[in-house]
This record gives sequence, structure tokens and C-alpha cells, in this order.
Amino acid sequence: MRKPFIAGNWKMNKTFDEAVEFIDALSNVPSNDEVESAICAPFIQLKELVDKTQSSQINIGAQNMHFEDAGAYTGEVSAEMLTNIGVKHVIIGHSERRQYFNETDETVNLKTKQAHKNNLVPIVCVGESDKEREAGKAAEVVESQVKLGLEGLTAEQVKATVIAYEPIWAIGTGKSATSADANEMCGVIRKQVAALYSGAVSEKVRIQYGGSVKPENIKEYMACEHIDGALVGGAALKPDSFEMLLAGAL
Ligand code: 3PY
Repeated sequence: MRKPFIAGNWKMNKTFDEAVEFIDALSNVPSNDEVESAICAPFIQLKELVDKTQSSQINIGAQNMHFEDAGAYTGEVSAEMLTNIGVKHVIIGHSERRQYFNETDETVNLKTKQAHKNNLVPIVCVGESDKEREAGKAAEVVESQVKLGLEGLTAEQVKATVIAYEPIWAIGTGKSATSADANEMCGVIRKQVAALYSGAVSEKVRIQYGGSVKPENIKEYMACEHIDGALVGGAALKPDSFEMLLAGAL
């Protein structure tokens, strides 16, 4: 049995005060044994949110990090800086970072390795564009992203990696993949992990669906064989809506 995992991706939203207000308003977070949950917040809020959630079941994650240990990388944040303040998860290679910040499969791979080296759980994002889907290339694109993103990882590291399938055409558009399409693509990812590693590894790896997930559709996705959770944008910005997503994953 894979433990369900719901992560909120706040993107570049919320002031410091608004972030604290959100955490203070949470009252119904299921036990971490039943549903793993995380809020992936902007860097500037992380330490405060970690401190405020010490006795809560919720984890705090980052939305990015650099792949080097330290050095002359102005404006960047290292994995060690994140673990040092108690951050547990990190999103890697979100399509917005691939699109606007030149993230490539190679940097995704370096960051994923660096996350594991520092005991962070990487949430590695993959997904095809609408053009690629229309051209019938969705599976090919995603298989390649998985292969290159995981290259060089040990089987144990892959088991501890979360892969988020986020079709680009469903991000921030209000359009969502049908649960059947999302499940089919998450199945493609699981099959690729089995081909690269083994069936046993692929049965352990958790795969989230992301793209316009909301309280109204979470249960439908969670009922699918290959979907173990969700990476959620807009619907994770309000405490009551986030709690409904967690309840939907129970
Ligand atoms: C979305 O749901 O829009 C996301 O991009 C989640 O990462």
C-alpha cells in the first residue's frame, strides 16, 4: 500500500502574514500515518511555517533549490539550507520552472540527486504540452522525462522519490485531465520505472496527479489505480479547501 500524499504548491503567492494566517487556520489535518501532506511555500516563509507546524501533522516543502552544495550562485538556495531549517520536501522541475527558468531534464536530475543526498523528498514534475499531446507524443515525452530525471539514482532513492504527472495544458488553466487520462499517464510512468528499475521499485514509487485538482474532483483521481496523491495549485491556497483535499484522500 502506498501512502496517499497531497502537496500544495503555493507558487509565488501569499505574503508572510498571509502564509502564517493560513497555517493558523488549519484545524483538521489528518494523521501523517494516513495521508502525508505538505505545503510548498516561497523560501522566505519556510522557517516560520516549519516552526509553527512542529506539533502538527503537516510538512513544509520548498518549490525549488540549487543542485550545488554551496558557492557563488547569487540568489539561489541550497538543499542543506532547506534541511537545516526542517524542510522535508522539495518540488523539482515544475513546468513553470522548465518554461520560464530554463530548467532542463539535466538540472532536474542533478537537483533530484542533491535532494536525496540531503534527505529531502523530491517531488519530480513531468508532463507534456498540449502540442505534444495532440501529436500523440504524450507517453514518449513523459517516459523520456522520467528516464532522464531519475538517471543514476539508486533503487532505494527512486522508491523515496515522488513523481508528479502534471500535463502542462492543465496547469492554471482550469482544464483538468480526465481521471482516466491521468491514470493512464501515471500508469505509463509506473511502467517506465519498472522498465528502468524493477516491478518492485515501481510498486513503491508514489505518483501524484497535478493540474486543476480541487475538492470537487480529488476523490475521482484518488480512486485511480496509479494515482497516489495530488500536487495542487490554486485549491491549496485556502485552508478550508486544502483540508477538503486532505479529507478527499483518506
Ligand atoms: C496546478 O495545479 O496548477 C499546479 O501547477 C500544481 O503544481
